[in-house]
Amino acid sequence: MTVAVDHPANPAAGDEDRPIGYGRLQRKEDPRFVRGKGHYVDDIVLPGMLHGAILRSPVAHARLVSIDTAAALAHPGVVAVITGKDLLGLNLAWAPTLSADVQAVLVTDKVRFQGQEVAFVVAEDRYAARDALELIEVEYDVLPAVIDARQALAPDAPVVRDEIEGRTDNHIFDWEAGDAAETDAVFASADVIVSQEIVYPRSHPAPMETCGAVADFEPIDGTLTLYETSQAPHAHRTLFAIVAGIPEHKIRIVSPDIGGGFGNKVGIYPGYILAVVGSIVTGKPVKWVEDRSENLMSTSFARDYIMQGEIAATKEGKILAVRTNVLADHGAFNATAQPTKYPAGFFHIFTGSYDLQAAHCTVTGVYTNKAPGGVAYACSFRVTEAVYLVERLVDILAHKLEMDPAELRLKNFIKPEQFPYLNKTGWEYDSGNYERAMRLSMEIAGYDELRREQKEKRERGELMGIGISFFTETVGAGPRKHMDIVGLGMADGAELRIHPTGKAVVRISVQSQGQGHETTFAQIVAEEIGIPPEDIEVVHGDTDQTPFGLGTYGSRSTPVSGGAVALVARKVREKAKFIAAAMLETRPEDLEWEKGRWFVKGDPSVGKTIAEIAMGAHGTVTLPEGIDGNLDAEVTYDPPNLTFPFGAYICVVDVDPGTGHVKVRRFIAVDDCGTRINPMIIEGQVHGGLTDGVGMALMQIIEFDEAGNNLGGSFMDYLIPTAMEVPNWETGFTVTPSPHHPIGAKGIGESATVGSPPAIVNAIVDALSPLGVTHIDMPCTPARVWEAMQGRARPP
Ligand code: MCN
Ligand code: CUM
Repeated sequence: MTVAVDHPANPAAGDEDRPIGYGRLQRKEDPRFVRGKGHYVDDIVLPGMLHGAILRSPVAHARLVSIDTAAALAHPGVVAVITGKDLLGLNLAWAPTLSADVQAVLVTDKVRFQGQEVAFVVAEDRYAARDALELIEVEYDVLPAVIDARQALAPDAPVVRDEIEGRTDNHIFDWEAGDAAETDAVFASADVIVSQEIVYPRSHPAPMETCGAVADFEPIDGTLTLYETSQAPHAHRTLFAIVAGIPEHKIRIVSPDIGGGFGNKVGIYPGYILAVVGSIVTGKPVKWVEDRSENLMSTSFARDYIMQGEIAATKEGKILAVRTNVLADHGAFNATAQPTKYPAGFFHIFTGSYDLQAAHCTVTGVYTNKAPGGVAYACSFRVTEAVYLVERLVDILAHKLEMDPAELRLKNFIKPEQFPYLNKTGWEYDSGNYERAMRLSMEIAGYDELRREQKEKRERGELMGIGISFFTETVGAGPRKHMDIVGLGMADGAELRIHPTGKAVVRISVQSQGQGHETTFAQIVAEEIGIPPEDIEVVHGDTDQTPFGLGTYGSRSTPVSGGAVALVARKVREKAKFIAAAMLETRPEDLEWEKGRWFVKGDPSVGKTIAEIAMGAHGTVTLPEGIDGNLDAEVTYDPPNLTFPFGAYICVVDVDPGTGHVKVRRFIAVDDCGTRINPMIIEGQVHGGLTDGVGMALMQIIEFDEAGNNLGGSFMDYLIPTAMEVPNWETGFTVTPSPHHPIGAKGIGESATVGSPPAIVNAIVDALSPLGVTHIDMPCTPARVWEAMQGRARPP
């Protein structure tokens, strides 16, 4: 069993844990989850509902010669078989992606990755639908596949997207940030330069619940109700209106309970569209839920970045500049979910937590015969790759300079007085105190003692490693003037209603997949208007019930939607003042606020609670001009900047010299996400993310053979970390509020997934450094570690 140890804040440093609105409140959603009473897409059963199943391509690259569906159609229980040809007739064969590309809903011309959607069967039950898939005869003319991104731009590489007019190669985009000339100049005069190719392999978010949908098209009035596993129901509704040509006000999207998203449920998959088409064609509701292999083989992957990194420094260890060229494998369709201006997401925060003179990156995106996607798995829009790159480079530099990696970092951190800090690629870091977090994690770890222990063990030939990672994230996209997805500005709405008896409903535009929004968003309202969280219902996940907003990903819910909720509560509080004044027959400016109540200045016994004011608002008192007879408000919050959470992680590993097996013995994580709403939920987010990190660093990769066969398409091959592989997490925190966020909070949902892999890999390399190992690519499986120990790098 895993027991978490949580260290208190560092009072000496002036830190105080002041969680807002009831702090460690137990999660309001858990009574239904722990009783098995959650309501997921697959729990939805509608009268007359049919079941869909997708035929997927067994090969990665092939011309589609013919499809014969006659036998499948004749199978008992089968109602319809839909092919790409049928979709061409409906103008639905191709759908726009979130990155201004198009993606095939069903294959019409050729298959571009293994597992791609070829045909859709709709039947009376799941079994008939699945059985009928086997009866569809497809003839493929198999083509050579391009699998390795390094081969994608070779002149003789097979062209994945030859359906696009005039396209003769696999190049998608070139993008750069920072100043190339300035960076080159700094490199030219630096004492020390280290270079390393660093690969962040393709991985997968693999949520417990796979993706699915239930589509219910009502032909009489032309309305579509779509239950789907979506992290962004409002954005999906707009896209469905555009793709399917159904007026937006006739579409209702419901995302009920979601069994984990981790980025996997940001995009719109062909299965969702096929469920809708199936419902339109048959006139019945259609359910489609994918199985595990379908999820692993065809939905949004993560990472797949090949990074050439370089870092320049003085011989005393002052880091001067970082530069990198990245090759980004986007698979067969560019379906990555990034803000429009940023095809490589927020990767250009690869300058990390250091005060540099210059930085430059280029990113080239390419098509390959692999599944599309590219945002998912707690990535903070590619901050994962950025942090991994810079934290590996800093460690390699420390090794070269024979400096302690903690000391090197401490020497180069951006200092507290430098915030707000404008980095060399254009980000304005809002607030931070890096040294304090680093020192706290070293204190919890007993860093000096660990180094002593390591020294002793090395003398005995034992392989113990200590790895550090310090990360800065940028989370909470917008502001909308800089950030949009398919033209939709990244802002979020909130509506708050206080019913006459003083009970409240807050409606939000983001969508929980397990992060506990029903609890924490109630806590924000509770803090701002002073009614208890149990009296506040949080409504989300239904476009008919909630205001427009861009949804949950990039840890943006607290930074954006949380800001909206704080502001809408303040708006209600302000309105309550006017109503209270009318009730008390006094002037609003004579009232003072204490949590939950307006009272007369100088006479605290005369006042009205929020509940009394709510009743008053709906009662008979004459309200002032311009004040409606309710205690409701709504806002749309467009954040002025992103928030920049950070953390200092230390990992201790023991490597078995005989087998290469890595044991993560200890892991210390100090996180700073500004004002903390619910410390228990934060710890849960951190524990989960650290576990993800162990998975990625040691176990997980979606690999392909040369023909494009996916070798990670089941949980036999794609390993999920369990309590067996992880240590007792030791967490701590500091609190550096965001100066621009209404309650000072920064996001936390992806921090640990972003920050932990480099700490683990740095620890492994540290353990192996007496053997001359300076780098090893993830996942550090026993085989790879053993090969590295033999001085045999794994062939790329
Ligand atoms: N929180 C808090 N105080 C803060 C910051 C956050 O109490 N200063 C709380 C929030 O109120 C929220 C939770 O922590 O209840 C996470 O908040 P936030 O950092 O805003 O992240 P989001 O809610 O936007 O969640 C998205 C993030 C992402 S992008 C991925 S990927 C991921 C993650 O959350 N997917 C998850 N954590 C997950 N956790 C679960 N259980 N399931 C997923 O799919
Ligand atoms: Cu990038 S995974 Mo989260 O942003 O849903």
